[in-house]
Amino acid sequence: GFDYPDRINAGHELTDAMVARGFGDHTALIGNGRQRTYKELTDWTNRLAHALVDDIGVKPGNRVLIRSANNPAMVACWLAATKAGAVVVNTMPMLRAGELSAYVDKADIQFALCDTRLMEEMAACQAANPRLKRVVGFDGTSNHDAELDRLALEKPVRFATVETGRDDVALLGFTSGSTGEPKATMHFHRDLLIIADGYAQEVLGVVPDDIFVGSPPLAFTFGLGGLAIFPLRFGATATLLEQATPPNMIDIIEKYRATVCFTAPTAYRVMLSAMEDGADLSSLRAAVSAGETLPKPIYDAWIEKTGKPMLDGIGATELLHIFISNRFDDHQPACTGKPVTGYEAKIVDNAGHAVPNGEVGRLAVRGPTGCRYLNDDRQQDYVLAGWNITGDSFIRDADGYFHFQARNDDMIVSSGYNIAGPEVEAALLAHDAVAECAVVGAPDDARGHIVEAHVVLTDGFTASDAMIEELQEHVKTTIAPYKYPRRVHFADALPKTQTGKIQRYKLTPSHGR
Ligand code: 3SK
Repeated sequence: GFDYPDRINAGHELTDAMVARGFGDHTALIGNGRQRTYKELTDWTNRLAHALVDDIGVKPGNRVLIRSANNPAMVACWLAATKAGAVVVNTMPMLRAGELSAYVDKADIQFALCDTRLMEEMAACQAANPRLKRVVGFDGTSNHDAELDRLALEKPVRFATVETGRDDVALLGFTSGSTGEPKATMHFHRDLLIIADGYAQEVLGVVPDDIFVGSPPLAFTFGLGGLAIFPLRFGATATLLEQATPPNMIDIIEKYRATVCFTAPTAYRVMLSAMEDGADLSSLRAAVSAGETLPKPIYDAWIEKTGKPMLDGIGATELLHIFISNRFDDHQPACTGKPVTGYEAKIVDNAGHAVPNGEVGRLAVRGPTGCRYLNDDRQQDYVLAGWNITGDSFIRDADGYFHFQARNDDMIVSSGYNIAGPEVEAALLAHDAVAECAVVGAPDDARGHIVEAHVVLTDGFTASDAMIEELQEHVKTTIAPYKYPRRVHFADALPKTQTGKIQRYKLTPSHGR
């Protein structure tokens, strides 16, 4: 198991404790044109924590919202608030006042720390929501000219971290699911360390020389783990990009010789083409793919070009991070791998009973970071007898490997056949003309539903009836012909969540298309 003292503070463990372990002069963060050592980060977070407690009035247990793009100042604010014993709600820059207000209500948020460049929607949220006592600006570019920076500058570099309990809530991870009202998942101080001491250590084997890069927002626990907690827990370096486009990530990889990348399959696809045009990504030793299914063509091409596997894994905000993953020495295409240290997984039917190996069912997971929704009846649906019932259909094979079939919402029943939308997507993506696609079930009088594909074409290919036929033929010859998309629409872009997941439900007719 994971053994931590009764009193532990994750913010302290990732800063002061790292300096005490001898990493003071090692680079912790790179971003917005500056590099900071662990000692500098520690001093910075201690000054900020003082300002939060002495001037702003933050008390242990208060909920503090942070609004920022991925940058060192956001990491510093998150660590400082954590050291002050607050419960942090990290949020993405794209959120509007209404969405922020829903978070403020749900989590009873009293304080917000906001990059001054993003103040407009925050101020509108505050004007509409008296619960939010105080909004304080910080400068995301770290020029120390916003209120919080000025307050922090005058403070001492030592701060007596609040001695939180290991099971005290440190973080509220919001998840909107595919639709509906947001849910907040509570995570303890120990959870923040477990994902590093489990997944990051066992699967990635993080070392101090590692340099991390990636695209998921820090507001999404995938990003917070992959781009802040994992590097900081092991004395490694995190690079943070406010605009994490594939070209920007490639620049960072080339410039700093980054070694670990966290992003989604579509970004890896762009990186593969850039390699063909001469980009040097040879420093990467670990390419983690999660958040979307990893198409076999991308997995195959990555191995062919780099000689290394792409590490596909599945995680959930409810469980904080990745709980099933491939390993460097144990990986297969179209397979998510085996449970990570500390987690168990099984496949169950709708009543929660285990189904035999080889049969499709819902993925159920048990582990130390399991789901606790804040004040939400949906807890009863998600956790049954200690097992977290995810929204995904999987098969477990006889050797204990887990194979993704579909999001439960993405299973299409057509003429009595169960067709997994992602399998059709993988077949389409194997065609050069397809840059991105989403497959949904469209109601049909004769068949119940038919398979409908929404396709974004690769540059240089043109939408036409001939192209539709070509793609349909391609699917028929790649997988069982009955799965082919009877309808194909071309689109310039697919609807996506702020964390980059395709919103297939927006493509279904019931969503008013
Ligand atoms: O894909 C997800 O939803 C996820 C969430 C949290 C951490 C990691 C992942 C992949």
